[in-house]
Amino acid sequence: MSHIDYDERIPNNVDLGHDRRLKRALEKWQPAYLDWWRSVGPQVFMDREVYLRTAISTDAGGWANFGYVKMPDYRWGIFLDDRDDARVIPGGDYAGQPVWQEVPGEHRNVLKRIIVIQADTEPASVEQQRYLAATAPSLYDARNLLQVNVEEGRHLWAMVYLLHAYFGRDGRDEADELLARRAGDADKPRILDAFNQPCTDWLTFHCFTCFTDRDGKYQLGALAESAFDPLSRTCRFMLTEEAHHLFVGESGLERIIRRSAQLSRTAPNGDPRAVGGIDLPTIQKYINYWFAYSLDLFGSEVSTNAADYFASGLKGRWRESQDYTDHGALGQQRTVAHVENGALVDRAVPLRKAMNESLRQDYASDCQRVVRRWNKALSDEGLDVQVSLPSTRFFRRQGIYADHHFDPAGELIDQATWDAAWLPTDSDRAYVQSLMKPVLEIGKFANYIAPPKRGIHGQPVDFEYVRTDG
Ligand code: BYC
Ligand code: FE
Ligand code: FE
Repeated sequence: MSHIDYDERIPNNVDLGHDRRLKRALEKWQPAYLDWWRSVGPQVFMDREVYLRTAISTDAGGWANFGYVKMPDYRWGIFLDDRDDARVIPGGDYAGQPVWQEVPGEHRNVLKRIIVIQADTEPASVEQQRYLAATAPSLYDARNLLQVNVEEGRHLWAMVYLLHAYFGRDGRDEADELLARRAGDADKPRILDAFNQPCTDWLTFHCFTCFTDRDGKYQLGALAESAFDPLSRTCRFMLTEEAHHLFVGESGLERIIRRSAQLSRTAPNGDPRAVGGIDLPTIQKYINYWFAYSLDLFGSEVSTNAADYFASGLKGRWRESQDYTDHGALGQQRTVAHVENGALVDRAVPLRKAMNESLRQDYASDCQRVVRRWNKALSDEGLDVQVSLPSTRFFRRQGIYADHHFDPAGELIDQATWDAAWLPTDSDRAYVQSLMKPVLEIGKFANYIAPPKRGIHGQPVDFEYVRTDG
């Protein structure tokens, strides 16, 4: 089952050859996907050979094959984790019952909505990043960007397969719409806010892959605990790909931070900007911005949608099957700070209604772990300054804090106290953008980012990750 059939036009491990209607429908969608990829996918190195990994099986540890591929020839396909016939519904009202192989009628629309929202983020991120390779700080970084892009394209395939296979005509229509919306478009934007924000510099790219792809990790984790087994299985395989995206963001920011520290020691006045680097206060503002936008992706702190998703088994908690024993989550509460009469007041909320907040806090702890590693890099470089995460109330545009102002420490403040310089200013953005000059000689890196400690898949750092001879 885990073997992937590459003889098919659409590589897959779901026995697509035995379902002719489904196969035909997906083969009709395929050229539309490729048109989309050419028109709003990576607009740089479109026909260059890139050192990419491709899935060859879904077995743990041995799934990836590395080699030079031209991006339009990348074999996007449909790969699900193996089916476990003993699997039971992890959480909610039906916990312990057998998982669903088909979609129950009463959950059809909600499940479709969740899959469409998940799907929409994947092409959106590719659109946001489509010009970045033109300013890559190295061939190594360009390769990582393009690896992330082809895999986000595959994640779209993963969700489109579910829409086509389980949601009939409606699902096919949704699959078409996924190629029609555009990140940042005024008339047909992508669904979630973070996916309409520009991503035109590499500090933003690394914040995005660190913080926004990490929302992907947690949402996919919650969907891996779904009662709908095909969704769970597809999310489990997506999570193995996601790990590389998070590595790109976490290590990319660490390299920018490390370089900032090194330059602050050699620069006149200790300001990295004087020697073409990025100063820590600017990096901190980008962290503030992308952490807050990514927190919004978890939905409201108090959500009946979230309670319903959990109750009906459509989503579970992070590691629901492994880390919990009481899978009903009934009769329990979670404390959530609310703004009442100009002050923050703790209120108990039924746990099921606070599921978005639970997942957000698991996510925030994971981000804290990452920040500790960056601060370790700063102290290794001999600096005693640190970067930090703002409060989860800071600069929110979704949820119960969206109508109020908070400082980075999470204190409720009035509008007059709000300081726009907690976020990147126009002049910060212009400065960062001014550094975005491509460095495409083998083994060379832009001045604002340290080289990585090692290369990809055992290759040296000065490997030709993108073939430079066309
Ligand atoms: N922007 O009860 P509420 C990834 C809407 S990332 C705009 O607060 P709920 C990736 C919400 O849709 C993972 N709108 O929230 C990363 C609802 O609208 P309707 C993506 C927002 O429903 C990088 C209304 O506000 N996967 O994979 O409990 C690169 C009130 O909703 C936002 C998923 O998100 C926002 N930020 O939870 C590539 C998983 N937040 O229905 C890929 C599927 C909320 O009233 N999605 N709204 O019109 C879900 O599970 C849920 O829809 C959400 C929201 C967690 C997003
Ligand atoms: Fe993805
Ligand atoms: Fe990702």
